[in-house]
Amino acid sequence: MSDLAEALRDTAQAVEARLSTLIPETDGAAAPLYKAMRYSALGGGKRLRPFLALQSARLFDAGETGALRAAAAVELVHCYSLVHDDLPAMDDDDLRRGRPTTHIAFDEATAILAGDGLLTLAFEVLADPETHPDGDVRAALVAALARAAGMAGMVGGQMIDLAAEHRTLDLERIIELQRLKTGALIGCSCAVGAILGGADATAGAALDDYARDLGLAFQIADDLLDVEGDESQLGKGVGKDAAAGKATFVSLLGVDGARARAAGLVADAAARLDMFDSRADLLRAVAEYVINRGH
Ligand code: GRG
Repeated sequence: MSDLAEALRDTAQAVEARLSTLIPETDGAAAPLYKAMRYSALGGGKRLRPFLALQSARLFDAGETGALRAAAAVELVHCYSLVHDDLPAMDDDDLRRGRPTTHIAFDEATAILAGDGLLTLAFEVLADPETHPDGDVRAALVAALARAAGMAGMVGGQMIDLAAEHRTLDLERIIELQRLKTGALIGCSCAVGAILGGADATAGAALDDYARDLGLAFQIADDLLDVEGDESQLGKGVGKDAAAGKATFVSLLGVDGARARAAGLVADAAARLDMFDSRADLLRAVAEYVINRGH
């Protein structure tokens, strides 16, 4: 097993265990909510965002307990976004992470509440002194995640994406949309590590630049997988962008152009980490993995 595969597996196991503790099983009146939250957060996903958070935190020797909690918080927001994105009012998807989506496995109202529960739990986790003893650090974590998830980040990007179903976006606008919709949370994953580790401005900016290139490469790879990927391997529906007539990196650049752009971004992302020398090797390796997954 490669160092990266081993590190991704270790992260996935640690995050799974932490999330399972954070969302307990219960037999009270709200049991279906807890069940739907566990269903949505456990047992799947690449756990890419937690991996970025943990690896970034390790660059600055931040404590592992806090880093894992921050990593879990970012993943909770990601899981909520998937549950809500799959709802009939949004993408109306039946399959996610190889299983029925939450509103199919439960019902629509429970899925909405499960998403709400995951989102709010993320902030409870960050605000807990177990994440960091210093209240200023906890406030900085909360602010970073709120900014990335909210109107000037993921939710704003989703709104622009929904509005774009009725018009064709050019490349510049697609880059802007994706920077918000998927890039902001990827950037925040690295940022929480830097915040926990007390990174200086230069190191924080290097990680920001890395995450920006990586986020765009990730989205281009996702567009390529929508065209070339295999539904059973990916565990979610494919071909949806073309069916919806949506402009994507692939429709604008072509398959070869999109692949070349993603490869260029991964090389740029790796170079952004020069100041961390070999300590950032796993962050460089995961950037390569992001554009090669599913192939
Ligand atoms: C509904 C508020 C709200 C936001 C939705 C991010 C997002 C915004 C929706 C996700 C829909 C989607 C398929 C976006 C494309 C890129 C993406 C985020 C893919 C899923 O992320 P992965 O590949 O998934 O990291 P896993 O399952 O591995 O965690």
